[in-house]
Amino acid sequence: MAAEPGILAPLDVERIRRDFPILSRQVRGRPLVYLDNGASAQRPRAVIEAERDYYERHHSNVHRGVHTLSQEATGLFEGAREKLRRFINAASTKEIVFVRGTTEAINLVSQAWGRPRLQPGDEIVITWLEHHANIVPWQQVCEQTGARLRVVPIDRRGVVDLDAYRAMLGPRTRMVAVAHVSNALGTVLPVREIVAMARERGIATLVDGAQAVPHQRVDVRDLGCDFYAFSGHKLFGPTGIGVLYGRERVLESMPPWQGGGDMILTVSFERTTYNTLPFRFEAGTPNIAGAIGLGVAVDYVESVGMERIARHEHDLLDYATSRLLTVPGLTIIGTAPEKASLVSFVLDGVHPHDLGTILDAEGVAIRTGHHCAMPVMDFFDVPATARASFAFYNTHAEIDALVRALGIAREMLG
Ligand code: 7TS
Repeated sequence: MAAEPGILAPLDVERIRRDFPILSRQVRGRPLVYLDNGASAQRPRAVIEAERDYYERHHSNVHRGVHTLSQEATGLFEGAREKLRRFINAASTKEIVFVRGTTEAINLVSQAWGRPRLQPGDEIVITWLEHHANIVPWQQVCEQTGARLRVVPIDRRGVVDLDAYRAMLGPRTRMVAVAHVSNALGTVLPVREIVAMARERGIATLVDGAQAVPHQRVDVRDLGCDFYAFSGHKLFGPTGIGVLYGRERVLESMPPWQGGGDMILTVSFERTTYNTLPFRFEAGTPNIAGAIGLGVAVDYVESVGMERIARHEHDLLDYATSRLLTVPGLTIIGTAPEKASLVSFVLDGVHPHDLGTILDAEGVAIRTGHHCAMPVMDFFDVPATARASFAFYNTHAEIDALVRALGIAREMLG
């Protein structure tokens, strides 16, 4: 990911690491080297304490009671929504829908936006490098409506073919849904350009930002997309909470997705009227503590500084790439010029799963498998890859530990 030039002071990583209690634990008698941030990142103490404080002092249901606790809970929950609005520069808190995570956000859009309006023969455009969460919900709505999924190809580096994309946009294209950053390859997609080409033709756009928001500043108004989805747990916040940003005008045009409490204004057996945005899309009691924790996570990364985070991670990516290339028999899968801070690789003669087990014995946590992106594995003709994904609390020493552990694995299995 492009680092900001300029006079930013480097991160004091050792100080930052002390904010994350789990980073000082041992795994199998060795210091934990946590390089699986793409799957889920760790939480700073401030997030853990915010959830605890909420339960110890303020918990009640939101938007319901006039009693003090309910008002406090509502204030904290809605305060978190405002923090998330500011974090991605949405125009209004009406555009911030709390969901369980990226997966739920995309399902919401495919069902509440797509299902009522897609017609047989309409087209939804995605790319070859999408996570299953940005494939399967579209396949489901295609089955329900007779719409068709079109897939933009990638090249051997893992770069999306923009000419093919442009050629695919036509009178039947209704939605373009693309990852901001590929979780399997690390490719950063030119989403601003991709969105602009769709918007020129009046096509709706969704950006899956699950792997982008932890690593760079995101401004949804600058991107110009209609929807932007991300998960709290990859952004140093709690699990089970995430955000769907939707442009107000577009959300207004959508029927509710789920029915129940909090999403209504009035209910009688004859007729129900729906609540205003964003509550219309938040049926039932939400993950209140999760939203509050996510708000604190956003405060935390902003206090560190997204530009400084991007620069440190860029440095980690460069270092990891050059060190990994010194390992005999190692091939990096995903060599796009614009990459976020993760590296997927395979090692000759060693199955990634075996590699993961040996690395774990050395205290090194990486993800091995298909990364919920099976079409990417098919494209590169590998069953799985090993993936090291970095956060701003990772260090060069941890990358050295990874490379050392890979040497051990090669001796044992290679
Ligand atoms: N989109 C992308 C690009 C992702 O990387 C993930 C999760 C999701 C969507 C789904 O997010 P969720 O929070 O709703 O589950 N990616 C990964 C991963 O790379 N390893 O584990 C989960």
